[in-house]
Amino acid sequence: MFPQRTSKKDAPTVVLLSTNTATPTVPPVAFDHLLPYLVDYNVFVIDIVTHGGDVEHLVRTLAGLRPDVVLVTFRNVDTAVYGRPFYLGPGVRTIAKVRRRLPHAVFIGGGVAFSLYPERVLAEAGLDLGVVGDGEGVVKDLLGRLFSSRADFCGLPGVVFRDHDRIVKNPPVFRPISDFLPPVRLANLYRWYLAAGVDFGGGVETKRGCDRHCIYCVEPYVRGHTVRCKEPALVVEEVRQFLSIGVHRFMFLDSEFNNPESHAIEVLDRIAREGLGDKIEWQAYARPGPRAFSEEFVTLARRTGCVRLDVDAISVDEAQVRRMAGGFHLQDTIRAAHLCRKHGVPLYLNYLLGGPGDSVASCDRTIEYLESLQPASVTGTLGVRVYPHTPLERLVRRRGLSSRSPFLKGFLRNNDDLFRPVFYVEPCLRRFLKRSETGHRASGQPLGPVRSS
Ligand code: B12
Ligand code: SF4
Repeated sequence: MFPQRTSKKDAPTVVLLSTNTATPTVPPVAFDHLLPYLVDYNVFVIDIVTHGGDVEHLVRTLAGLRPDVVLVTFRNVDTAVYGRPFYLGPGVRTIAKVRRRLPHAVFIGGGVAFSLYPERVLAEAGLDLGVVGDGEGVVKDLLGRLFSSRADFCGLPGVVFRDHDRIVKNPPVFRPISDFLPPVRLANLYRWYLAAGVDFGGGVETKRGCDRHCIYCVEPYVRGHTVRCKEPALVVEEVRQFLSIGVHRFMFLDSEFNNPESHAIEVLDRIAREGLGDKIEWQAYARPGPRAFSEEFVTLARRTGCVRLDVDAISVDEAQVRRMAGGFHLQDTIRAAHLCRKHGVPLYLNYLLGGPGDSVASCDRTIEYLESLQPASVTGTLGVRVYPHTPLERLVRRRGLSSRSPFLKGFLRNNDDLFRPVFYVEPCLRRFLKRSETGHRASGQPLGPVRSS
């Protein structure tokens, strides 16, 4: 079934493929993390955004490269906002089309969206294999086995494969991230994004995973329930790496940069001590909390070039925060807003309305009160996307996942795995749901496939 080569000279060709067209446009950073494990292969990266072609053009380009393996990243399911686009369905159909035209290549899927629906995506996109969770710990072994006589995937963490007529899913293992090889940045890909006007296209992870239990959130499931911090020295190396290719604006890609706050402080302190603070601009997701948003954190953020902190305030109703997320109080949001104003750090407060127990009065109060805190921006959504493997999914299933449910909106027929978007919204708030617009899309001269070395 699988191609086999022996000598390095005759190395197999691996193509990393991203068909992600979601907005705002961002580079496929997943590939930076997989590339260091692919040094034994001829590697090309095709990103549909920079490739500038339609599916036919993509198929022709791919066919020209004669890949042995195509590694496909599935990043987004949808936007998690009611009425906005569903990406995964069309993404899977595109790959299915490409796959049919390249019957001899082995197609392997991965990414957050794949991790949430591995069986479905594997089957509908016609993939041979997939990986749930981190790619670093497994991609080398997986390809190694593929190109050896031992095409046996048992025991490879997170690997999803077919065994006769069933699909087997090995449980993922979340290894310490300081053990992973440093990411490889493809300079010409990043420069393309810079030229196309994509700000904050660079991305540096300082940690992975989340130990919180917000009822709507998939991140503990896809990244692991414990926070795995990266050595600050390694983070600084990655910052330098971006600077060396001309990228000085980036995002810390952590689920919550200040969880734990002590690690964020260590990272920022190191950036400051190494004199990089005035060379970079960064943004991050952060959480409010009694021990998560100190003056030391905010001042260091300011000194090291922070231009945006995104904080989920959820609601100003304490009981609603407890039902949705827990772990912080209104007082913590107020303190975060005060400190950010005091030190000139732009704070973007987000609310999430319509979840279990919410009310019209509480929603009104939330928007009004958060605006009164005068952050840089207040935005949010009404309706909570129900994703698999979340506490909200369990609640919805207990109450009944049915088109007759007064709490649910969206695709409720033939959608038992919640693949297509389903939203929880308290019945008293349903009438406020509406369709909304999407964001900025990058465009520029086509770049074509990028060779990794
Ligand atoms: C930072 C971030 C952003 C930043 C990105 C900044 C940047 N410069 O990249 C911003 C704010 C711009 C953003 C925007 C959006 N985001 Co966002 N984002 C994140 C966040 C926090 C980190 C993503 C990341 O880059 N991680 C690091 C990389 C290395 O991880 P990775 O891509 O998953 O790849 C790893 C593995 O998945 C695996 N892997 C990936 N592909 C493959 C392929 C193969 C073959 C293999 C073997 C392995 C593999 O290996 C990699 C290394 O381990 C995640 C949440 C999270 N903690 O993951 C949400 C998340 C990915 N975003 C999400 C969403 C929805 C969006 C938006 C659609 C929101 C919107 N606008 O409506 C947009 C889409 C943007 C786009 N063009 O894709 C969702 C996606 C799932 C979903 N719900 O659909 C997430 C999971 C958040 C959530 N809780 O739901 N986002
Ligand atoms: S919303 Fe943030 S704090 Fe809550 S579980 Fe998700 S990543 Fe963790």
